[in-house]
Amino acid sequence: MDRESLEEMAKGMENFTYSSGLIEGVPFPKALCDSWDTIYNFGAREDDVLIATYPKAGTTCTQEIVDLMLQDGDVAKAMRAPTFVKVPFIELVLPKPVKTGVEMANDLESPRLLKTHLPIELLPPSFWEKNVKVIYVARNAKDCMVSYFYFQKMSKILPDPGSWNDHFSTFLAGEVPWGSWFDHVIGWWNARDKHRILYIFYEDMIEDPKREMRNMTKFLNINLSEDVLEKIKDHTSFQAMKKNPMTNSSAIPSSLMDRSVSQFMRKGIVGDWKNHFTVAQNVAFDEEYEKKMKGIDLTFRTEL
Ligand code: PPS
Repeated sequence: MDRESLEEMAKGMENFTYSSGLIEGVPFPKALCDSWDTIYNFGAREDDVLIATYPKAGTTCTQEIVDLMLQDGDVAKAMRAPTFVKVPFIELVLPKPVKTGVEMANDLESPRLLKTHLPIELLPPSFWEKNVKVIYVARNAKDCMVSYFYFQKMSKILPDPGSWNDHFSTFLAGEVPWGSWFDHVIGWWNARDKHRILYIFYEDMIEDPKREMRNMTKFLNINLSEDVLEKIKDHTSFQAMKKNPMTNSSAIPSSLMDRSVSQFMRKGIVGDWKNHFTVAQNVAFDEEYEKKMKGIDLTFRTEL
């Protein structure tokens, strides 16, 4: 995906209006639904590594961390292309002439690092057939909800979330693109012992990035010295990624992502939900959370 094709596409988007479709009851952009057969039949390779997340859970920093691990911590190599180019988002479908995520992934040499937001039941089966290693990153729902609100507001290819109150209800009902946060985190959690899945938490990465990086290197069977891990930690800190043109989305035309509305690298903290949830919303959220997570041995931290 090069800047020229993004700009050409952006020009043709003046009259773009978002429309939604459903795959197995999960809402997605209509363009994705129209290409679903191709996406579902994606051909994974044995040495692929997949980063799977619910939207806004810390995908981009994990993409950058794992890419650097695969490059032995070589920052110059990590700067070879914007994150969304070097780590294709497999279900991405944008208007032409931008390549689809499947096309971008097919163009890459192995070993490939890939990204998905798909709920586990919709993951292309070739990932399981090839026994691909998956790093799943989960983030607490309250902060995901806030982050998604600002992202939908700045992104021209996602629906306008309306007011914060509108978004609160839509998110809680699982009616945002890519569906219910609850179904997503639970589905992947329940599968973690059946496949090669490392399930990690955004909050843990914020608390102690090197501890989580060590977990990742162990899972990926990569040996990196403490010095290299330190370098990766520095390069993937929120402040460093916010400044880095390869990671901060500045390569995407502002007509597609309006950075005057919100930054892609917005706050990068745990607990920003406290600045958005009313007391009543917090009570309503906690009640729903209790119901949906009942009997699931999965816990999230909403503050550190
Ligand atoms: S996406 O569009 O779904 O791929 O977005 P994703 O990358 O998953 O999530 C974006 C949120 O992650 C924050 N972010 C970071 N936090 C900590 N450290 C680093 N390096 C980092 N990079 C991105 C980003 O700011 C978004 O969270 P919010 O809460 O909106 O700030």
